[in-house]
Amino acid sequence: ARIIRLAEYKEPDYWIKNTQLVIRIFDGYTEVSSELTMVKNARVDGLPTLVLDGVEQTIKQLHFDDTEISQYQYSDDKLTVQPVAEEFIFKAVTRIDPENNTSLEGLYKSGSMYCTQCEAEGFRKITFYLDRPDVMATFTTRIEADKASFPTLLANGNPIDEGELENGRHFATWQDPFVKPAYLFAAVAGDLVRKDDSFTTCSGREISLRIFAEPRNAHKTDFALDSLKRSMKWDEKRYGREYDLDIFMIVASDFFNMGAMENKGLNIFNSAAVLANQETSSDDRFERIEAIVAHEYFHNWSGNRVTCRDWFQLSLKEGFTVYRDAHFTSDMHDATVKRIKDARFLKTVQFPEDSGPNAHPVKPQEYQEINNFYTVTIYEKGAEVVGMINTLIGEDLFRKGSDLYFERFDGCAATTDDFVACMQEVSGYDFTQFKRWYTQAGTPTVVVSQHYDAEQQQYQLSFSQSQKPTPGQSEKLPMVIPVKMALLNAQGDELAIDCDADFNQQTQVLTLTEAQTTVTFSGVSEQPYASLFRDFSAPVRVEFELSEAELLLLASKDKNAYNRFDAVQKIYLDTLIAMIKNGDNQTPSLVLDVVRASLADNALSPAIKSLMLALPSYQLLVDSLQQKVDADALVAARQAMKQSIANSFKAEWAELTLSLQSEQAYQFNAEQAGRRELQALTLSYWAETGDAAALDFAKALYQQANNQTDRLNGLKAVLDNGSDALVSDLLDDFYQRWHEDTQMVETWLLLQASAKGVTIDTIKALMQHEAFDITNPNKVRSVLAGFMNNFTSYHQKDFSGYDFIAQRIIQLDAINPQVAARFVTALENWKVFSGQRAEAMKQALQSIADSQGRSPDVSEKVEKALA
Ligand code: HT7
Ligand code: ZN
Repeated sequence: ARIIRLAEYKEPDYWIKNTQLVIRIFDGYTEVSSELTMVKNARVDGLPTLVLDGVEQTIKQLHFDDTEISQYQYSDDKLTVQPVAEEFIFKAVTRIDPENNTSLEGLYKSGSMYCTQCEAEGFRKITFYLDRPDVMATFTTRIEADKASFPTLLANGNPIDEGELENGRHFATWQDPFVKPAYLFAAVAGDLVRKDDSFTTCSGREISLRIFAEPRNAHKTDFALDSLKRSMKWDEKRYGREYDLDIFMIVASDFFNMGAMENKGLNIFNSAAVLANQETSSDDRFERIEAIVAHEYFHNWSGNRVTCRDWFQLSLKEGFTVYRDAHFTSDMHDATVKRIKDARFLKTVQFPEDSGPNAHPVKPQEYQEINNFYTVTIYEKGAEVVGMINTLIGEDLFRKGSDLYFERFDGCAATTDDFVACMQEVSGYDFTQFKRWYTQAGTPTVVVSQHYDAEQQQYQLSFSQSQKPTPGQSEKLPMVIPVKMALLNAQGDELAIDCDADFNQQTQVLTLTEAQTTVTFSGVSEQPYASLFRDFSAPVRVEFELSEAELLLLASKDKNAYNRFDAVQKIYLDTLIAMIKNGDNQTPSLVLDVVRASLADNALSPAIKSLMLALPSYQLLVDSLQQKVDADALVAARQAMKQSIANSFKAEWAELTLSLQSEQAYQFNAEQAGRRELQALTLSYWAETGDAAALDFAKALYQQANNQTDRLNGLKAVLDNGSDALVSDLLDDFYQRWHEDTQMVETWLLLQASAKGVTIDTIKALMQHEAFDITNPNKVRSVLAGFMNNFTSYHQKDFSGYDFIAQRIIQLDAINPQVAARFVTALENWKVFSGQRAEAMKQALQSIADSQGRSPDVSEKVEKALA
């Protein structure tokens, strides 16, 4: 397989200054005419051959200026031609086949509309191009199509012309004055309804905002429009970023490989990531939509105005933009809840990636298929790295650094080094060692030990950091690790800190740079309680042996709400791990004490309470075990603990569930969402006790709900604990009522695939259902990702889940390699499991490796997993 290496980066031989496109859509084929104004790269000698990217192009005509090109070579997705001058217009007329493009990259048909997806390398499926992010051009795009079927014709930039053509056809022309790489190109043709709004920018410019959706979804666009306006305002206030074009558009598409795409001025969204209303969208869906709308909008600066030089720099735009959207969500809602959820996600999904066969640095050194690198490491760990820069230099200097970065690289393609250099320039902080966070894969482990000397009134903390080897990187060097911390007394009050280390009094951050660091704190008059890594100040694993008394104090009195949550979770986790190791599934009193204390604490918000009372997921447990996992023992231990917590507080669960019922009119906000989240949790414990009243309550919640959150909370409790008859009654009812709503059908599929005890036969039946469509990634994800995340069913005792998934990956690979490759993740960490289970997972991977006609996407992931 071809390996692309960062070390081999070289500027292109030619630049493209301007791109003129005409896309003529006909039934059965599309013709694309392009005119690329090109100039030789002044740093290159001679007149090199021009090598353009192009996939599945049927060539009709090629010209240099007005001269037809008769000599060319088109093979292996490259077109090679010989220019005769340093400046020229390369012209191509080609045909493509969007109707049969199931990869959903390039131009494809999504239901009745045509749309594009060009990141990372989809533009080459539209026309011949230098399809790399450092080649930036202005674009003019004309789209022609049948007017009755496709009244809406959109592309990037501002509309400059439109008109009628012969045979009932029409055209629209759009011009984008900002230079951009091809991955930000977009075009849409469809029969869409439009919802309009406007936004006045900080300098007083009025921007026209438009959301386009298919007519049946017209009632679901308001929330995204409001989210967009909030995002625009926030980016002005927090980052000084004003929107630039006169118009900003969002289009909802039912067939989409990911969440959304930040094409300049014309974001295209997965319908599930933009369409919402209270009847069909739950609180977490509203939160996700708001965050994705913000994320794509923020890319207008972090990604579009300043783009990436090459794909190794992907985290430059993605890590920074995730960091920005997380901050936005914190500002809009509850900062602690957001931090808890983000840290929990990182530990559950990114830590396993970092310790598995696909571990890669935030700035990878090489790849085979770039689509495989849209990972939690690039996105979420990348965001943590940006967050640590903020922690180290402080918010004000961080903002100065970001202003400098946007100003200096506006209209350019930049690198992560450029970004860090701006931060260094404004702060004077030396980031040389810190940059290992970009180049070293894997999660550091920090082992902490403590010693108190009452006589000297001295307290010592010793930190020792280490990192396991990752594929291709055996040597690991010490990292810069910011430890936000406090020392607490027995009342949970914070002590003044006087120590001999690099401790910033203002930010309360201790910075570790060595493999071993011992910090001595003076004037400590009683044995303190150390609250370390507050707010998850670094993406590291922490090993710190604490006594029960210490854990209980942190779990009940730490003023840092994130750390309080973390201490509670540590108690559950450590106990579960001990139960698994000892084969003893009795829940110790410590756990019940913590649950009792959290339940009784009226100062805790419902949202935080629900996070504290939820047991760690199976996935998090697998990662935390750090030894070969006996999945059956793990399931038994967690189920026993859940049962024991449920039964020990049966009356409390019932009472709380009832008291959390509210007559308030539904609104999506942090306060109401927290209440509903806590009710879902208390109801699930109550239902777990087998109390018939709990199921009656759940059924009524489902039936009487006027919003999707309550409806799903009721239904999930029934699905997990109700009789087969009740379950099928409610599922039938759901489908009957909502089968015409795509998002509801996706939810209906997901609910069943994630339900307790689901069997492969049920999954197969779902895949045969009229609502299922294997060419639609959302439907596939609902059923297959739903099943793979359903730990007890996927890892069932007879191991049949693995082969089933392997066969589905092979089936899907022929349709949509990008989506198929993502499912390999569910098999790749086979080495963490013990005995025959690991063998069965490996065999499933091997059967994919042995299959015919695999895509490069799936091959790369499977080969790495088997290496
Ligand atoms: N920048 C985008 C990443 C992306 C993508 C989106 C949709 C379909 C395929 C895609 N490939 C890569 C989305 C984002 O991070 O904002
Ligand atoms: Zn992004």
